[in-house]
Amino acid sequence: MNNTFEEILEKIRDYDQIIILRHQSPDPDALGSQCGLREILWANFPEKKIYATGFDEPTLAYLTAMDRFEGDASECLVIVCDTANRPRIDGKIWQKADCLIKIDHHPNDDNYGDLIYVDDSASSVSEIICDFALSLHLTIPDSGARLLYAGIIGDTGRFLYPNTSAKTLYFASELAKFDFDRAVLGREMSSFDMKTARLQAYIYENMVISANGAACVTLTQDLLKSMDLRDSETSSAVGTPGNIQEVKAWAIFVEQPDGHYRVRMRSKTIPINGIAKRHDGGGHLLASGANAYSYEELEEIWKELEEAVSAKK
Ligand SMILES: [Mn+2]
Repeated sequence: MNNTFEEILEKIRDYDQIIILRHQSPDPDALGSQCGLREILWANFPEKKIYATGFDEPTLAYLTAMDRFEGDASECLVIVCDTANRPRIDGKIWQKADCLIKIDHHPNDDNYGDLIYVDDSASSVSEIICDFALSLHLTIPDSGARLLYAGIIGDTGRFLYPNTSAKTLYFASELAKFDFDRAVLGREMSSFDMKTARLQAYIYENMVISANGAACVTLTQDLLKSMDLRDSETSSAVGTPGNIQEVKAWAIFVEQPDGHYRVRMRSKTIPINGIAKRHDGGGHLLASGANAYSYEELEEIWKELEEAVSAKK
């Protein structure tokens, strides 16, 4: 059962120090919801100390920057955005929090937090934060609107994915009333550098597509080194196989320095999060992540993906 926005705002009022967190390897929705909420709270509660902490992801530095918190969290309220389960939270500071709030749009598999607001029909947590601020008549600064808009276009693939609802478009249009440059933001989010272009070319050239429309490609450490890419930089090419008509669901196996494979899975309509859950992962119905600890497990995941696609035929 969800708490209400009013109950969450009551808790925010109760605390002088608030720390906002999100998941590791942040994407625009993680940063957009986390820092969008921070900007909103800064604007409405200037007397409070409010921090957004976590790894400063260099590929998303155009969006915002993290704060440093060096104090004792035992008197703090900690709000975690966009993070389905506790091991995925960036940072350990939540463990010491006096009060913990979870705000998310992934399936609620790990029901953590003293207060919880989970809506898995929301396109993004940025959409939820926008709803929260508008329905409670909180001031949204332009910088906050920009971050929430970035989160929404990030998680919906610029309103392309089926998670885009009438509500999503409504909130996007509300955010569009604020003063920030949507064209520049859209270009920052959708353009990529030559390294990424070469990675996409590699994926198109080397991916395997089964007769039923399952696709996969493996990116080895040797390849990543030769292309001068870090694992986080491969995320920008995760949608690439989906541009092909014949492809229904796909997996990108990214070899890690320790030899195991991080698996990025996506699908157009067929749920694939069950496969991810069986292989040390999880996520959304159509966008999940998993891990393969041997070549055999990698082959198993590929087989399960092919089966999922065939079953739907
Ligand atoms: Mn999200």
